[in-house]
Amino acid sequence: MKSDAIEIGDALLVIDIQNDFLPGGSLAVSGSEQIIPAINRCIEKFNAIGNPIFLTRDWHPVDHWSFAAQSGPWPAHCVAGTFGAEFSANLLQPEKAQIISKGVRRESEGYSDFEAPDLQARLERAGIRRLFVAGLATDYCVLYTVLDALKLGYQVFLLQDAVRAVNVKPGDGDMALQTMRQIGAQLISSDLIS
Ligand code: VGL
Ligand code: ZN
Repeated sequence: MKSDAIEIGDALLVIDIQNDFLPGGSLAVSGSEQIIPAINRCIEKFNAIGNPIFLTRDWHPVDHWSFAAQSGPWPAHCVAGTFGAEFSANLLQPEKAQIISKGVRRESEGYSDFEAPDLQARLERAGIRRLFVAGLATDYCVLYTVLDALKLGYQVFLLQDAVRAVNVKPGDGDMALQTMRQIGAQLISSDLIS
């Protein structure tokens, strides 16, 4: 059994491919647009086999704690219902893909997808044991989501060519990759998935 062949019990988790994290957005992540083709190829593969696809989104109230106006670390971004919070028009969105919103309450941190109350329940209902993770940003939402997933006992494959980092400090993204690997995630290239 090859670890990178999609099996029953595998799900694809695509994190925060939203306009505000793309070029021109309020919290643009460098190179973020470059990962969309690889992510779309993964979406097509999972969709063709009928395995679950989760598209997560940062979905903040206008006065979210993390925004600079509230003395938070970030410029305002991904305000629910705005263009910046929409998924990229270039991202494939199969009909069966499930959308997960996080960071929806003012005080919620919103970095980990598992803060969304329904993600774990949906994964359990679908019998998911392995998560293939791609998206933005390596050093925030991807990192916190992967740490939670491993804590919860999921096997995690991090699609290394399909993530990009904010890099507030140079090297943050590389450090996050190292942390995820040390804690048990397997870093693989998305083109190995079949
Ligand atoms: C994220 C910063 C603020 C992310 C979300 O998706 O990684 N980063 N909000
Ligand atoms: Zn956010």
